[in-house]
Amino acid sequence: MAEMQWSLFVLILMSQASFFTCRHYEYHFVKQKKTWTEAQKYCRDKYTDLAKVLDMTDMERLCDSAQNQDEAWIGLNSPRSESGGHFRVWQWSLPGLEYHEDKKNWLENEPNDKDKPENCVTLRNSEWLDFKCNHEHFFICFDETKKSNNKFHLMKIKKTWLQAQNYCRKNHTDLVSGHQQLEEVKSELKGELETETDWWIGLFRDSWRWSDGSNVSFRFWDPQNYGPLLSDNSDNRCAMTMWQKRGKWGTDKCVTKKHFICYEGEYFWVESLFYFISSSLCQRPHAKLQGQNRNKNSLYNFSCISPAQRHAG
Ligand SMILES: [Ca+2]
Repeated sequence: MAEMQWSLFVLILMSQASFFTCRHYEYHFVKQKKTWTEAQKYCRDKYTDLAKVLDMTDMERLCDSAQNQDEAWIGLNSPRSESGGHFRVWQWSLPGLEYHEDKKNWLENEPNDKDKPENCVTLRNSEWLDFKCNHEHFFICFDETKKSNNKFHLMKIKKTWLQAQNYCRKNHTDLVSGHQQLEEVKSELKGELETETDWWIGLFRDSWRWSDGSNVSFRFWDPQNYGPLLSDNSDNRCAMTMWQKRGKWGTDKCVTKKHFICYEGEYFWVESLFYFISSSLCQRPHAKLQGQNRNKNSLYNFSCISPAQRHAG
């Protein structure tokens, strides 16, 4: 009987599963000043790599790793390719959701990148359009803590994309993100959306990459600085966190010497719960699995916590 219940539990979870994260790592603030590339080498030699940040929870931990500092490199950069071009990738503002290309979602002849670069996306009459990110539009937030009929918030105030993202993260969870949520918005808010209005959604594209090659989509850009989303030709191709901006990210020339943050440990994206359970990830004797069903069909957030953290908790 117990076995049957467990199987049922796994099946229920699998039917909703999409992505999992497994974290077992720490941030280390390094007080020496180095260029971004020197910092990357230092972190790879001494720890695992330059810091990467999965979500707001990580961001808080990262800020705690260095109180009262000025700014520090993190592991995000936008290297020039050999041809000088930049390969931009569509991503969701809410981390952990995969983007699937489907022409049906876009208005005819969009995304056209007309006003180069058009890296942020609006919803208009159920279809998507790319726009320059510093345009001002209404926007749609979602709140993971609310029930389905009160999950989406149509914000009838005009903001730039980063301001809208900042607003949604502060007051709700994030800009509406992921194919599933967009479907829900279309069906639940149909009446209210059927106008010629553009609403920012949590879809953007950029050419920024993490030092360790992972494709984590979380970004925490300072809403006052559109450099990372507007200019492909800037020389500022490395990212830093700025404490005077409450940890928000800015960019600078990679040869500038700054403090930096490394991370040490393991970090996994796991694509199916079956794999997650059957693998030994997070199941070491010293680690305890923490799980959270974040939102139906969006993100399951698991962390491995160390005995020290467990005792502190
Ligand atoms: Ca366009």
